Amino acid sequence: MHVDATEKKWLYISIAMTAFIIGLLAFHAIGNNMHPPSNVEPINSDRLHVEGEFMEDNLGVKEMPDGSVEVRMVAARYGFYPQEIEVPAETPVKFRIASADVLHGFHVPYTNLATMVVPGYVSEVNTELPAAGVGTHPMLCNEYCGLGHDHMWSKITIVPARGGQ
Ligand SMILES: [Cu+2]
Repeated sequence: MHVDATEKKWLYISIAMTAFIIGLLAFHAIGNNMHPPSNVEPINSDRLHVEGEFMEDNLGVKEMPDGSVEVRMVAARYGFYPQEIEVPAETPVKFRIASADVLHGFHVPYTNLATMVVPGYVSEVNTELPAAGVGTHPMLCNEYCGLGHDHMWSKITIVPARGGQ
């Protein structure tokens, strides 16, 4: 098969561009420790408030025996509950979030905390927040969930690690 020289040149250029873009994405994803959510854990969204892990009394920040921290939250139109949480920096933190109604997003800007909160599933994210982030930041919903979506945010306060600083 004959391929014209000019056509061949453009073919190589487009292959090189594709390889460059894929390389850039991989570099960015690996460098910033980003990965797709991988937790597939079904839950009955209808009964979230009345039984099990996501009952009101179980929500919030809990210190685990091994020194790590677990945060349990419900995303519902239009907020994350509890609406204010405090987590230590430089400590392994596990977020477990469930939606009570529709699809929400959970995002803390400038961190790798970002996940979809799909109704019927528990979203789990593990992270360790840097000491440089000490202070109060917004937790935002980044999936359009209805008319109040713009106002759907809560506060996360990062405090210095115990025993550190
Ligand atoms: Cu939203």
